[in-house]
Amino acid sequence: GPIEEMSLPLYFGWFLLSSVQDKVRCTSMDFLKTLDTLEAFKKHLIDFTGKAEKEVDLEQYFQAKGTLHCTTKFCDYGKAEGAKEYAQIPAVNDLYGSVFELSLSALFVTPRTVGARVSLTEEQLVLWPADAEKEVESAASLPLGSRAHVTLGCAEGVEPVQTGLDLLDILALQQGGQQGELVEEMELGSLTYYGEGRWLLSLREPICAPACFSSFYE
Ligand code: ACK
Repeated sequence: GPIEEMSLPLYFGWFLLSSVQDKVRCTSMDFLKTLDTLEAFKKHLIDFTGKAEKEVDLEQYFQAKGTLHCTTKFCDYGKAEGAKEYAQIPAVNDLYGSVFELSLSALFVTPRTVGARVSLTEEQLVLWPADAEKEVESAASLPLGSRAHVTLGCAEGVEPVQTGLDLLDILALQQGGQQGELVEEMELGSLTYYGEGRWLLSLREPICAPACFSSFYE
């Protein structure tokens, strides 16, 4: 009934503790600042601007979206498919309020979003919905947890749901054998270009981010 539905959150997820939020935001800003100055990036500016000569300030281009988190299940207060079933998984109840150490293994940028890839452990995957990747046709055969990410910013008019879709898009390209173009070894890691404005920085040292498994209501 409606009361049951009301009690479900907008989404469940891991919420990064405030101490690490700043570190992640700084790393992301550093990355955008550096990316902006690379000749290789300037060469493909048209992906972001639609015009070859136009300049772009990536730090301004993306707007931050609230508290940093990794969504496990988007419930939409019970309206999303499988929301109720997810909330009833024993692990979801048992682990609610527990702190986990998420591993942020890569940063990615597209003309729509900037995000961090989260590499989930077996223990963390018990909280991951079985259908998260299957919702996206081109990503259906990717391993469970491939969509896990932290949204760091969205371009104007872009909804945060896009970040996970952009990540799946890049991972599907990789799975399909597209190596991308290794552009540069940066201090933070190796930077690869996948065409159409898609950039992936594999972090040399993944960021360990303590995060509390909980839910969000607006
Ligand atoms: O950045 P995110 O993972 O993308 O965190 C936000 C959060 O839920 C609140 O909007 C995510 N989100 C929104 N719609 C969906 C959806 N249909 N499927 C999966 N995640 C979603 C959004």
